[in-house]
Amino acid sequence: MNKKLSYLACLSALVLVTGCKTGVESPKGEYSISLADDFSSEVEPPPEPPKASYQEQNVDQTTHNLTVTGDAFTQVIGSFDDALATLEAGWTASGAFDNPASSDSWAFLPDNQKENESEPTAFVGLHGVSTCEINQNAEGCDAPTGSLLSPFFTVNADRPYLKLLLSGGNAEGSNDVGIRVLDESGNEITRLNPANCSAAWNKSDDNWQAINLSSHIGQYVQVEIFDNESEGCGFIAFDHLHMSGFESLASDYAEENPDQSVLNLTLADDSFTQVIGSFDSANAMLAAGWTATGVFAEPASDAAWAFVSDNNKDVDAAIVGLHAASTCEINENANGCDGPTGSLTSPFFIVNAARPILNILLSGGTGDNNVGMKILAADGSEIANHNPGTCSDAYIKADRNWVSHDLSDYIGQTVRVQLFDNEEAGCGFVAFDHLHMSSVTLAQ
Ligand SMILES: [Ca+2]
Ligand SMILES: [Ca+2]
Ligand SMILES: [Ca+2]
Ligand SMILES: [Ca+2]
Repeated sequence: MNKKLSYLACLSALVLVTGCKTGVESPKGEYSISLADDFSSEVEPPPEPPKASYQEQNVDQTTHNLTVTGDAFTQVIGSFDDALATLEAGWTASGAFDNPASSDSWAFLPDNQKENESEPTAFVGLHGVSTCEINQNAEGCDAPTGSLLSPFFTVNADRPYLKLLLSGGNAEGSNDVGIRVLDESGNEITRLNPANCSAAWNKSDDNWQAINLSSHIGQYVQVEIFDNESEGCGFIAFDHLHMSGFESLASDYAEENPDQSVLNLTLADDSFTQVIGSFDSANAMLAAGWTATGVFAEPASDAAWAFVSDNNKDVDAAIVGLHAASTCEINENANGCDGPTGSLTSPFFIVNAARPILNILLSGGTGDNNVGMKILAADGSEIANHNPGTCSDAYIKADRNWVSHDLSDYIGQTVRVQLFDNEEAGCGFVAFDHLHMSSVTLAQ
């Protein structure tokens, strides 16, 4: 007997066997079915608890009256394009969401009005959801109640923001409808109540919401979307639940007012127009959106990443602004030259047609892939990886340390840069300064 028929057998046994429904509908997928002997041979064995991070596959990427970020289809948790497939893939439903009659039972009817100029609907893929219109509005707008619970998924450091389109609920923002994020033990991490009753469906980019889960990176979480209100404003509309590196749609980072002093280097006229990393103040860069791991994290001072040779710069060091960085001298050389490891990742920035060349001062390493710089696309894929292989330059010394990468193929797109040191042995250091976009190639 196949799975669906087994399930139907279980449902038909509901009147005879108590415990069947609560077992099947256990929100964590932990089946505890207790059946009479006649049925026991017809039930599938219980599924394993989640071991892998859930994400939806082959999501329809069409957008309607919306824009999305570059990684909007990298880790989709809920497209809600097919109610039957969503439940089959591991989401669990209660109330109005349960037992959908068709793949579009959750969809809001204005899907069919997406060209309507007075009431445009905004959704991704085939459908969005609204409990105001669920099951073809069979119960009216407010009456339907119920919930949808996702499978567990991992919060990835590259995509710490849970994003979705969300509207509905009453104007006071009560907890009648909304979304909750739960940890692996079922504890609520956070919740969001949309509180905009006037929007019975999503209408524009204004309905994008972001929940910051950066304090749960590497952990399993799940989300529950709920409508517990059967009266006024008791509806919720949502679509395209996904994880993203972008908190908002507009993301074009540049450092403000970088120090323009220059020592032993040649720069271009536009070398201070779009500075992504001055590395002049560790604390200011982390506050502005750079993320750090290992020795770069929790800097003791603004100069914690700088090489000690700052104090020796009359000799042969080259610096833009106040400091350059080197893992050989980081944290005042507390762990020696090679021992420190860690990474620094920039915020997203847009490749501008006027400045398609990425320039950075970069030295260190043996040329293997243990230290260097990666340029990453919005979806997390790697555009380039530079490994300088200048072991003798433990700090930036001259124009020979310029590295340039032409991003003309990515104009208008968002990218970010990661500097990394994964090497604790010989030549295991990387030095860098003044990451910026320019019209000019500075590499020699
Ligand atoms: Ca959708
Ligand atoms: Ca309702
Ligand atoms: Ca600098
Ligand atoms: Ca190292």
